[in-house]
Amino acid sequence: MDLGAITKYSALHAKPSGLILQYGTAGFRTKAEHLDHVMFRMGLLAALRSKQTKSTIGVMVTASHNPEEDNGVKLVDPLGEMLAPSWEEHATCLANAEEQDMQRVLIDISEKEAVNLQQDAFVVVGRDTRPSSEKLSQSVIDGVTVLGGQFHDYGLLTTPQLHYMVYCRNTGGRYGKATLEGYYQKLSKAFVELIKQASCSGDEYRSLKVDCANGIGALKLREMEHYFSQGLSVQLFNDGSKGKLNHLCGADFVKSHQKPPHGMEIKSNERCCSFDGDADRIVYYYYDADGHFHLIDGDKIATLISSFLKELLVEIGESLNIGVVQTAYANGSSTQYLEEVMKVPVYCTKTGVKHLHHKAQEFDIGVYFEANGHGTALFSTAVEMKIKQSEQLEEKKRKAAKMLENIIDLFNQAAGDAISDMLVIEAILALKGLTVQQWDALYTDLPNRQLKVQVADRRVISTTNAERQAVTPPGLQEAINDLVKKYKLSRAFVRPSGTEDVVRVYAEADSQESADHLAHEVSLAVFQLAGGIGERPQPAETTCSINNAFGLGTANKHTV
Ligand code: NG1
Ligand code: ZN
Repeated sequence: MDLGAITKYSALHAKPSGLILQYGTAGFRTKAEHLDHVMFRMGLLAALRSKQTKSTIGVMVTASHNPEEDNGVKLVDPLGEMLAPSWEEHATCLANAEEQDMQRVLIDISEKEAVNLQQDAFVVVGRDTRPSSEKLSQSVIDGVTVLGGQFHDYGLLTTPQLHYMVYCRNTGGRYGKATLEGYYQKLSKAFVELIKQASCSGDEYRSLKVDCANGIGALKLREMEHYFSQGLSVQLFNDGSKGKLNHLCGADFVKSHQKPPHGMEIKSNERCCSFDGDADRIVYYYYDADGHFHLIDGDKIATLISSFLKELLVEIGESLNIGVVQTAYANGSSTQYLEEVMKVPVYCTKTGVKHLHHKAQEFDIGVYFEANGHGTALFSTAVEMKIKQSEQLEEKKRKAAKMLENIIDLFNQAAGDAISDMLVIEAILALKGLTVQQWDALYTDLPNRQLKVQVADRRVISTTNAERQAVTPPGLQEAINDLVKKYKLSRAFVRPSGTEDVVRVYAEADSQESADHLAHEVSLAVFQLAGGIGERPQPAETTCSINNAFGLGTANKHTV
């Protein structure tokens, strides 16, 4: 380690003194102008992690669904997974070290993790379309280089594409080719093969409207669409040619406002979907003939996918197990439907896909989705073995095994991926001959509301039981319990956000009015007991414009 060079270059990426950042749910995220030093240091850390694991490590520059002015960075571990927890701690230490302590922190990490500094390092870098991303990714590269590491800069990529590249490079090409062409071909081939097996094609001609959040998803879907056009035609909206990233559009906007994005014309019964700013989330929606807006979120996506996969497993007559992993934000109706109607075991983990991913690995087929539309399905080697043996099976079973094989290829197994999920969903709808309305009718969502509360220090709230209960501050959980008792089919919980300086409140109940009231009352309890700052939370009806300014939804009964 050339400490002199590190010090010299670090001074060119100086840390604003006093700035403290946390490696949160999805890496570091804040205003782009505060991130230069973090990027340089994450370049250093990625090189160390690469030396330690003797593998390629990924660094993605994006702030996903957050506003265009923000940016962020996250590291991708060798199998395309999120960074290991002990390294998240190193990341936080390194990002927050004052200039004069940098060398010591780097040496500490190398010693604790027994990094052989003579080992080669290789880091791949990707970035989203934010104006700040190019310069920031250059700072990452500076960090990698100063530690003697090699790099490949993929330039503009969706987050899941970067995960895919890392996975391909570390599995000797067995998973796929580590190029965009390789990604497009692998997914499209699987999709086209699958869709060919649809006897009834559902809609006679398959077309889908896609809101790309004015982000990277638009560029990449446009590059990809001709690869799969024989199976699906996509019409792109919010493609970045005029609007602002994530502004009044994208999966996060649609999910949290329970409204369609701006900039998209929707006729009744047209199937539409939205990606988020880095294309790792997807939600579907449509207007019915009466002009009511229907949101199909991650929970209903998980339901569609797991029920199809379960049918395939039954078909090949195998005792392989399947499980669904959700978070506390999953709609109560989805959990009930999965457990009671579909008879699929459901597990709840903390928020953040790394937790869901980890749990899903315990099953032969693990389907995981956050309600916001971030998720995928994972398949064990036992499933792959079964498919290999299917040659000897009878015709019908062989067909199911073939479908399963294509589905495995179609899912980006390295990460939740809006493009890959979209193709899986479109294929399943075609194979099952389902319309978007029939899919939506699987179960009815319980009315729900999500709110944010500003507090002086959100860390005063700690939780247990997969974030469904508050342990501190004292009295808060008791207050929530009392409020929940006042409503039917009700549930509520609070947790500190890992990506924003707010406390999140979630409530659901038998009517929208009740869910709104409950969410508001719980917000007041948080405000009072957890050190609220600024204006007291107002009831939903009177705070429509204020809520919207904060990016919160109020309307559920939107009509065209
Ligand atoms: P936080 O801010 O910790 O709630 C949000 C999402 C997560 C996850 C991360 C990363 C909700 C309620 N929370 O985390 O699910 O997607 O961002 O992007 O949707
Ligand atoms: Zn995202």
